[in-house]
Order: sequence, then structure tokens, then C-alpha cells
Amino acid sequence: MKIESVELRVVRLPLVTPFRTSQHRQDERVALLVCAHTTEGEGWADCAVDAGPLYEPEFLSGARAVMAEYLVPMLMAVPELTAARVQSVLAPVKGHQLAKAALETAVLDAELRAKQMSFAQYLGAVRDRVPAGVSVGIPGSLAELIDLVEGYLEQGYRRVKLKIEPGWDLEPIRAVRERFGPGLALQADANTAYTLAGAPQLRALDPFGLLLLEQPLAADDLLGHAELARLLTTPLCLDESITSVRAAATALRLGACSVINIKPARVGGYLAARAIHDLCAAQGIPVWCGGMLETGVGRAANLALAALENFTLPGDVSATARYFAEDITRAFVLEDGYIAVPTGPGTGVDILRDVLGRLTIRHEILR
Ligand code: SMG
Ligand code: MG
Repeated sequence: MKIESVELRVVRLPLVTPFRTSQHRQDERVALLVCAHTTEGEGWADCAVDAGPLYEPEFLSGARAVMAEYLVPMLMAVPELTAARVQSVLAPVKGHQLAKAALETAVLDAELRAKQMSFAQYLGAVRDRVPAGVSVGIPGSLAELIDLVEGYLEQGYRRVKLKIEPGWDLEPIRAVRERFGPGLALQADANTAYTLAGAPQLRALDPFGLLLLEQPLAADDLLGHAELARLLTTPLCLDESITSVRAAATALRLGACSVINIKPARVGGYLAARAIHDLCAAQGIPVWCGGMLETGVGRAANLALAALENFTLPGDVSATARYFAEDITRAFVLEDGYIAVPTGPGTGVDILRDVLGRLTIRHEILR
């Protein structure tokens, strides 16, 4: 196939609950949607950037610029493009994985729609539904946290992840564990907020039987994580550190983690995400699918990935209602704590054009 044009749309989706991590607070998702118009039809992707570089180094206007000035012209110059070739065509551009991943995904969506094949089939999914976890931001008080968690458990979520930071770690974890008991699948995510000097505080979490502790230290501190892993009984999971297949292999070799959160966008797309899945499977390392407050377009593809065999832990792929009152695709719903994996061609979801039109704040076509 050949790309004829790429459409970029910026859409604003207010969040139903503000989401605060140790690093930043979000009240809305300002999403960059990418549509590849090709000779074989169109394909869509949700570029996982946010408005500012507060979680990932990439951000919306930077991703837009690198796509317009470099990535899209490079792809448009290829006469016989396939999704599998996108990363090698774009390799001369350093970094910008989120932008590259979105373009690869849009091309893959177009390719699979033309072949009438779903993401799940293409990636090698072995399940038709995946258990849903929920990521709970840092609220204003313990009482508010307990109410939030209670609400999510009533809805059926199978696992709860609490965002933590120094000063908001032991108390919330103890409170949730005491209130909901030892049967609750509970984990914590520090989003890089600690240093090795915080090891005693993190050790104090060991008695609470967390499934895992996610990314306590800086993204580039693999040695620190390896050292910390030896000090804790709670399994360590890496997220921000996992930027590529090679980074995952290095982290595992160093003993920096025993679980991996795969974010397809950060590693450069679903093909690299699948390669990390395969690497971890070969080493007996469980993986789960992370979330970046995706619209339905990104969520649909994440569900397909999360249906691969070694995604043995519930991911941060929650129902649409946990994020948005209105999305640009049909809503994903919980059924007995699970979300069904889409089966239609490509991502298996269609864009609701009227909603898209209403939520769009910027629109451009790159030719
Ligand atoms: O999509 O449910 C979601 C969010 C899950 O906690 C979540 N993601 O570090 O794992 C993480 C955070 C990053 C979110 S910032 C966009
Ligand atoms: Mg995380």
C-alpha cells in the first residue's frame, strides 16, 4: 500500500475524575488522533502523547511537528509500505517512539481492515476477553480513596492499582488492605517518585502483599531497581524504564524487575510490544498491558494485545466509563470484571464521526 495523506486531529475529552500521579495531574485527555489514508483504505491510531511532557518526554505539539516535518514525508515516499516496514523506514529519526508507534498503528489498522483481519488475530491473541484492572490516582483524602476503590470493586474490577508518592504510600495501602481484605489484588505505582534512599519506606509496604510495585525509581535507574529488588519481597515491575525490546532485555538481565508493564506506544508500537511479550514469555516473566488514558481507538488495540498468552496479570485497560462520559468510539463495558476483545477488522472499532467532529479542536491534513 501507499500512504496518500495523513490526517491529524486533536480532540479534547474531559476525564470523569481528575487523575493525579506523583508527577502530574490531568483533568482531561487532549488526544492526537492519526488517520492514514492509503491506497487500500484508511486506518486510525491514538498517539499516546499528552498536552505536556510531564509523563513522557514526548508531547502533543512535538509529536505533531515531527510527524509533519519528518515521519509522514518519509512514509509517503515509500511505494510499497507495510506496517512491518514502518519502524525501519523511520529509523533515521532518533527517538519519538510515541509518534512512530501511532503511525505504525494507523498503517497496521489500514492493512488489517483491507485483509479483514483483527488486531487480535494478527497479534496472536489466545483469549476473547481480558480481566480489567483500574488505576486509582492520588485523591484528596483516605476517605475519598476508600470510596473510589469501593465504587470500582462494585463495578467488578479484578485488580486495583494505587498511585503512590513519598508521604502517600503506607497509609493508603494499609487503609485499602484493611478495608477490602487480603483477597483484593492490589498493586502500587510510584511513577519514579523515590530514590534508593527511600528503600526503608518501600520495604514497609512488604507486609501488605502487593502483587507488585511499579517503577519506584527513575526511568534510567536500572541498577538502582536491581539493588532495590534485592531489598524488597514485593516484586518490582518496570514501566517508564521499558522503552524498547533492548531495554526490556537489559532490565531482565540485570534483575531490575520480575514483571513488566508493556506500553505499546512507548516501545514503538504493537510489533515491538509483541516482541517484548515473547521475550518475557521465554524467560517466565509475566507481563500486563499499561494504559495512557487512551480513547477507544487506543483501548481497542490494547485489548487485543492484552489477549496474548503471557499477559497473565490484569492490565490498566478499564471500561470507557472510568475515563470519559463520551468517547469517539463505542464504549467498552465491564462484564463480570472482563472486557471483550474486539473481533472486527483492524482495531474492530469505528469512529463515531459526529462525536469526533464535536470534540475536535484542531484538524489538519498532511499530503
Ligand atoms: O489508562 O488507565 C489508564 C491509566 C493507567 O496509571 C495509568 N497509567 O504510569 O502506568 C502509569 C500511568 C500513566 C498515565 S499518565 C497518561
Ligand atoms: Mg506506571
